[in-house]
Amino acid sequence: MADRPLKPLLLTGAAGALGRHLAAALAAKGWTLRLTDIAAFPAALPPDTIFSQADLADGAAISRLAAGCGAILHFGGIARDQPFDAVVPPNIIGAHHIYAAARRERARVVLASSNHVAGFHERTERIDDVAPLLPDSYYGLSKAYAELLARLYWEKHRVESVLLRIGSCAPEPWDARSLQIWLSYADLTRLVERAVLAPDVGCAVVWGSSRNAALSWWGKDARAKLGWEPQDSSDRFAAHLAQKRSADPIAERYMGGDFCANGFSRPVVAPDGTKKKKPSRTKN
Ligand code: NAI
Ligand code: 15L
Repeated sequence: MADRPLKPLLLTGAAGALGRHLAAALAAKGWTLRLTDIAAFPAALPPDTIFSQADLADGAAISRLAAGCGAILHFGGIARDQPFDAVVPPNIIGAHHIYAAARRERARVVLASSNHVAGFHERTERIDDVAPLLPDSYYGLSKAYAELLARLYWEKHRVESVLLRIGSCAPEPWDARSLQIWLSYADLTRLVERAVLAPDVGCAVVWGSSRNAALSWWGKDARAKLGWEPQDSSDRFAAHLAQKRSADPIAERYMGGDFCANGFSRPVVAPDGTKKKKPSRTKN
């Protein structure tokens, strides 16, 4: 089946790390982009792009920005483990505004979801795209909410979504965990393009990682439907990162790493069967 016809794309979170990369890379590939963020764009704008400063919690502004767009690349919001009150306006209310706008515009949403929707799966498991959501933080919970919002809008209104469960997307991995789930910027760009172009995606989940030999956690997803396969690999970093592990046993036990350990307060069972209370490091 042919790829979808093109209309402008709205990119939220355009001033952030991934947003800045996508703005430059997609503009260079000839996409027509509208960029938005609550922060000012911190560099020269890529050629032929328009930037508007707006808060995701401002529904009228998001509605205006989305008018006439064929897809919304939703990368804006809180991107770290933060307290509930900080997460709700951008990530929960903001996601609601994105989906309301997508429905009005009959636009597809490409959602920057996160591996942290499933962070409390143990590292000994292999999980696929229908494994239970096990968020590891209010941040992961907000992404799980956005994924379920996507499902609601698909079932009820036929708004299409591609839910990108991104691993660690950065210029390079930095430790043993990110070595496993690293997504290169170039693989992210190709994934986003396929997520926009592929026909009839419905509401699809893709694990966002490159072809890393170290990765053993993630299985089946919708990449074949999208026509995407990662091309890069973290393998060249393995020699100096494979042993760079956290000293925290909770972080090492679960896929979400530090996000799981942060504020963890339930007793853990030691190998000798005794229960130990794990001190909470923060109050998130
Ligand atoms: P980032 O923090 O650099 O970018 C997020 C952007 O959202 C920032 O520019 C910020 O100003 C903007 N933003 C925050 N609150 C806003 C609001 N109320 N209204 C409008 N804009 C607001 O994060 P990064 O790394 O670029 O991540 C982008 C997206 O990808 C996020 O949604 C994040 O959750 C997701 N993601 C990123 C991963 C990574 O490894 N970088 C991994 C998994 C998911
Ligand atoms: C995420 O969801 C975060 O946005 C990013 O900052 C990284 O921490 C990433 O996950 C990760 O798990 O490495």
